Amino acid sequence: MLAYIGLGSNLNNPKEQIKRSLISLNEDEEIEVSALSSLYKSKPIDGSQQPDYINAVCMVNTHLTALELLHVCQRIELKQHRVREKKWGARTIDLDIIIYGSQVIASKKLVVPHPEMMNRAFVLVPLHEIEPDINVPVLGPLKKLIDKIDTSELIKL
Ligand code: A4P
Ligand code: MG
Repeated sequence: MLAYIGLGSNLNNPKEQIKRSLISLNEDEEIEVSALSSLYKSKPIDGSQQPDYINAVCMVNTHLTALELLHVCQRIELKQHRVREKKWGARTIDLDIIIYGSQVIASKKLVVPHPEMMNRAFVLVPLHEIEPDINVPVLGPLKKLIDKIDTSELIKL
């Protein structure tokens, strides 16, 4: 199964956090990281006083179910323990399943495609970099989704 994972960090050396979680994903016997976008920098979406975020999207090849993949992501988040420092909301690492094959999931634990992806330049633009022609389940062609949002504040590193 092909899946796409969004990685985000704005604490404790974000680039290093993203690198570490990619290594951890790839170390899992059931997961192969098969593509990786550039890193992108942006302001926190809620406009709060937090450090800038670094985001990326990777493609993984996996035999795991979506829920199993979520659990691996959560284990990695725990390993890089998401300390919340002074300012609430900042995090060392956040791994979100953006797309899992053509599956549409809406359970308590997991919603796929990610319910906020269409509003987030830091998800759509890196995804476009690695999979420009993808048709997102339910949401449609990625190119059309990008046309609808403001990508001007996103800085490619
Ligand atoms: N969950 C449901 N669906 C999914 C999915 N597709 N992938 C559930 C991953 N998790 C999913 O997540 C809370 C619960 O969501 C999990 O228990 C899981 O069962 P969490 O990561 O523990 O909590 P959170 O980080 O507070 O929530 P979330 O939704 O990941 O946060 P957001 O909405 O992603 O916001 N600004 C910029 N520029 N870049 C960012 O990356 N990120 C956030 C985090 C805010 N602002 C940002 C960025
Ligand atoms: Mg999350």
